[in-house]
Amino acid sequence: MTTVIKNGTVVTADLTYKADVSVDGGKIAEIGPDLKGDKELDATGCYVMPGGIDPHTHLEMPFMGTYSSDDFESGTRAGLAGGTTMIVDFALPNQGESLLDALKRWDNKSARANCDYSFHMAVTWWGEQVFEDMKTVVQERGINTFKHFLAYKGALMVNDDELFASFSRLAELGATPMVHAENGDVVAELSARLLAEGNTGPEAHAYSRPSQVEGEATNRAIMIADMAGVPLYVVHVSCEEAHEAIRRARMQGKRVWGEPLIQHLTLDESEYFNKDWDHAARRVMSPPFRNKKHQDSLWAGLASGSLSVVATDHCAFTTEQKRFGAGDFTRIPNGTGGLEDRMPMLWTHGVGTGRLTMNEFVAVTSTNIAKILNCYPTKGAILVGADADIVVWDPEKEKTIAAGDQQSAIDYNVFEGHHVKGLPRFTLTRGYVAIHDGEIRTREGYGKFVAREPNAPVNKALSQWKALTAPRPVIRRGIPATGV
Ligand code: DUC
Ligand code: ZN
Ligand code: ZN
Ligand code: ZN
Repeated sequence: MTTVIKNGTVVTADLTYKADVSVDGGKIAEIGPDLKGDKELDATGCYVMPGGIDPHTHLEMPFMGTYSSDDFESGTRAGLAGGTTMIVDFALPNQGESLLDALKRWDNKSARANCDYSFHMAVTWWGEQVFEDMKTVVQERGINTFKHFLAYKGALMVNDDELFASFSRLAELGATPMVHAENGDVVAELSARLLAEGNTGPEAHAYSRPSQVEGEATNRAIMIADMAGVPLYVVHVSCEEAHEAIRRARMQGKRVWGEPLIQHLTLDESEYFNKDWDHAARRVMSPPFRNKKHQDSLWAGLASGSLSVVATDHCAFTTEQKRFGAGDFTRIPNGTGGLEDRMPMLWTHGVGTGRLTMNEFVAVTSTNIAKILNCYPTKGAILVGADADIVVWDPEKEKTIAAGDQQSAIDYNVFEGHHVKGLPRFTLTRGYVAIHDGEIRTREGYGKFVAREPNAPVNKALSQWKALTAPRPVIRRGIPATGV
């Protein structure tokens, strides 16, 4: 069975040209003029692009005393509706838990995915077991990216000695560390002070995480990665200070990548001053939304190439879950949705305004991350032999974003009321047409795990499971028995 996408314009990270694209057995079979097939999809007036890859999601994640509300079924359905054909979720071990046991839980959850997916492994604690497990995770499970939290003190945060030990081990294995870069000690101190002064509302969340905490932690992680001899991927870059550190590192020849989120690019800190508590709390995420100066910096980074990838950090909580934090902003579950809206919002506010070219749009939504993750050109490409993860993009299709129309399982949308122009006409996941002219035809469980090879090891000498200094007692407070 051959499906041909007819009369469209192929747009990749580096080329724009008229061609038909035929798909067979889940792969791209042919690209050229006047192709014939058993079935045709009309792409007249549309751009035929690599499906989006969102490398930053938290589906059904245990967090802050609850679970994020989109699971692998609703989350990937939302992604496909918006043109995203692959996600990468973070497998999160509990304190003291083996990485492999955590992966088993993620294997179970992800069995319901509607599109292909991969995992990053989170390093939430450090010890000999983690050191040993890392090798199995990289060499047998096909996971080459490991996330470290420099925030969430008392729960997910790792200290600098642990960070250096982990980065050194990853250097040896040819894996890439990622960081959530906020100074968790400072955030904890500022949060306690704000609460003591009676600042309990969602706006205090933003005050507790100023851009300096992100700039400091980003710089620190870059320097530690440099000393360990590893590249570094910085997730959810939200401010100029963090961007500046990344820009400088890249100019010095360091392999450092920065990932802004669609939320930080398009929503600002004024959301936290909305008089409606629910409105503000629904937008509480870490890092928080920033002002226009920071937004302009992020857009400039995407255009100039100092920032590489646009993601969502999709971590959706219902209004009811957000209300856990009524009276104490530190208990508002951190996270916002975005999987369905990332591509249309970035197209509208990027390509639609001239801030990004179409090719840059493809690069930052798909191709760049496929290369960083080591799954290019199976993913992120319109090439013969690549997986047929394709979005047929209609630049004239418009809608106003509304929670009532979304695929996500939550009861609101942080982009509510935003008008977007540029939406998928068809979304193909490994050849299967999951979104057909607005109709949702997703298949639960269709998605497959994407294994990713490590890169060549870069540094062996510094690897060790112990921290360089004598082990200190690690204070872990307030951690539920399961989850974090
Ligand atoms: N930030 C969030 O807002 N939610 C999930 C985890 C994170 O780092
Ligand atoms: Zn994070
Ligand atoms: Zn995250
Ligand atoms: Zn808008």
